[in-house]
Amino acid sequence: MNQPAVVEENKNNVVDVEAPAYVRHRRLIEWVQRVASLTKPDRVVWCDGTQAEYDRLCEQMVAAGTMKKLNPAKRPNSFLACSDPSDVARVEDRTFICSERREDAGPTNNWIDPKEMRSTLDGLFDGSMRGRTMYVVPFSMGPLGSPIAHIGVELSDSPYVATNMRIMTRMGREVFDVLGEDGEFVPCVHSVGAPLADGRKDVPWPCNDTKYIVHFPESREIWSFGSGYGGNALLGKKCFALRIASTMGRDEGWLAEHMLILGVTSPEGRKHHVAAAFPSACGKTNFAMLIPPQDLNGWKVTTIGDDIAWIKPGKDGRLYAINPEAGYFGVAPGTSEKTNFNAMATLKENVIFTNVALTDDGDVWWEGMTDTPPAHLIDWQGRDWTPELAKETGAKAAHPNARFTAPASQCPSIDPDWENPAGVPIDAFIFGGRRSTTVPLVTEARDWKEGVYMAATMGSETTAAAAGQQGVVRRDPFAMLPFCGYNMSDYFGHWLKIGERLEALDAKAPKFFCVNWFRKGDDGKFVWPGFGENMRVLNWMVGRIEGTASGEEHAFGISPRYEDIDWGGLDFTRDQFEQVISVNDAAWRDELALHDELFSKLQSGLPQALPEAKAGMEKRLAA
Ligand code: SAT
Ligand code: MN
Repeated sequence: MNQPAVVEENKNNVVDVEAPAYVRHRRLIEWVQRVASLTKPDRVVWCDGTQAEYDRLCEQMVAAGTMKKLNPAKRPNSFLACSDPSDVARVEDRTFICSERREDAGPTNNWIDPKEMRSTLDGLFDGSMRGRTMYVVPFSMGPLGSPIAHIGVELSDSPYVATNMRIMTRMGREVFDVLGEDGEFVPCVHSVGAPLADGRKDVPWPCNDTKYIVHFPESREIWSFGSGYGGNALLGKKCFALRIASTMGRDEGWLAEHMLILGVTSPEGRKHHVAAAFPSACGKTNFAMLIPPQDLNGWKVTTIGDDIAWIKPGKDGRLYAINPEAGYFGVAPGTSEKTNFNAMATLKENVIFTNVALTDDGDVWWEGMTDTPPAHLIDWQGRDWTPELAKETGAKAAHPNARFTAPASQCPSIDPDWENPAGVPIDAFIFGGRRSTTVPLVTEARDWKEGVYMAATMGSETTAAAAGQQGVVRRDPFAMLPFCGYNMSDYFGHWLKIGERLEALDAKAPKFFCVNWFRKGDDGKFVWPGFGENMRVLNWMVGRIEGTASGEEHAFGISPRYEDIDWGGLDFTRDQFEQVISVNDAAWRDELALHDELFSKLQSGLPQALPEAKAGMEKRLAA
């Protein structure tokens, strides 16, 4: 048995963090010591990332009532955690970018002076881990030692975080070997903010009403207080891999993006890679694991990542991407064998479910998993649930933002190169939002600049992934609005610069496409069948990449005509196609006015190339 490096019980609030001998990084140990002295946990555990440790932490949470063990015959080695009903999504209004200068955070981020924020945090974190264990969680974002990867260490008082981080990242003592005595790491501190000494109980889900998700871009630090949930607490994900990493990319000439990565192989065996950005809960996981329809013989899609891409220029000048994560933190509701067979197969074992419903035989269920719901469930809030009750009251068995945490290696469509430290070369970027009107099924940008414009002005209807009103269109540039760690205008400039460099090197630049699977008809129903049928769109894109597919130019780029798509086996009429591809001039005039709204908000530092691209579109629209 692996014993944890447990430190003396804390009798007089002096915490001795005593690092294991294999940790040789003095600066890191001193930092752990400082945080422990501030937060005053009862003990410190250095996580080694072993299965034995994971099992022990899970058992411990089951004993404490924080998690339920699912029926091993149905869902081996899997657990259900239900959060506090107030702690179910990212809290964007409590998320802060505390750069030295306000203008470096830009108008789309919450900013507070770093000195003021540090003093607030000092107060909040003082004694916040009392009565608890502080876990030291070393992790690599990306394959250990990959030139595209980076390392972080999260200090957290949540065993839920430690176990989820083991699935979501390469977590464990090997990370210290890569770090050596003085390697760079991103320090991440997390507390649920519910010290046991305050008389709070450790069940079922401690958290604090006051929440702060704070990033210091200059010192590359993350401090998260008061939430135990997903993107607020698993700091390797949005906080590091997007907000902090995007600033690292700005400074070092690479990209950290809210993108899935997939490989697509033609029947002839030619393989391409695309990276696609969609806002949270808009189907990234489904697209990454797409199974092509049988009638499109021989196409294959393989999964490299489902949420985040780190992209660096390679020696040949092309852009290479890795998935910095090692697991999927995917939206459960709507996931079924029909909508995402590969995800369902990934979820067979070794999964932590959060806020889904519990069946009477100790398994899980969520809306959309099966056509017929079970006759009785315990809902995500621990209450009895029946289909009749749901009809009467609309009560959901699973929270709409309920999640699964599952190892990527269990995915049947996993790409053989998904752990290639060199990454995969990117041939196209896809940008998409959830738009019931206006935006066509697919459009190719004519060049890099137009592509950046397309991505910068992307809009999407809001979802349950973030707290707040749902279903309203908001601009979500590059699907990065909640995740860009610096000024959005500078971010656009950074993308333009990357394009200029590719051009200067005469390197093969990825194409840009914009997609929208979500156009609705007059009956309010989605017109495009989506899911596996999205392969038909991907097929057209590959044709464009290879220079074999035709399309038609319009004001905003190039879209396929009906005859440019391979419809083999799908009954989708010209009229239906018209409904998803048409560009309505009046609607687009309104849309362009909304782009102006975004641009006036981002005025300061906005690259001239964007208004120029817009002027070009307006001219074409008028013609
Ligand atoms: O909660 S997460 O930020 O990890 C998921 C999401 O919103 O995309
Ligand atoms: Mn996401």
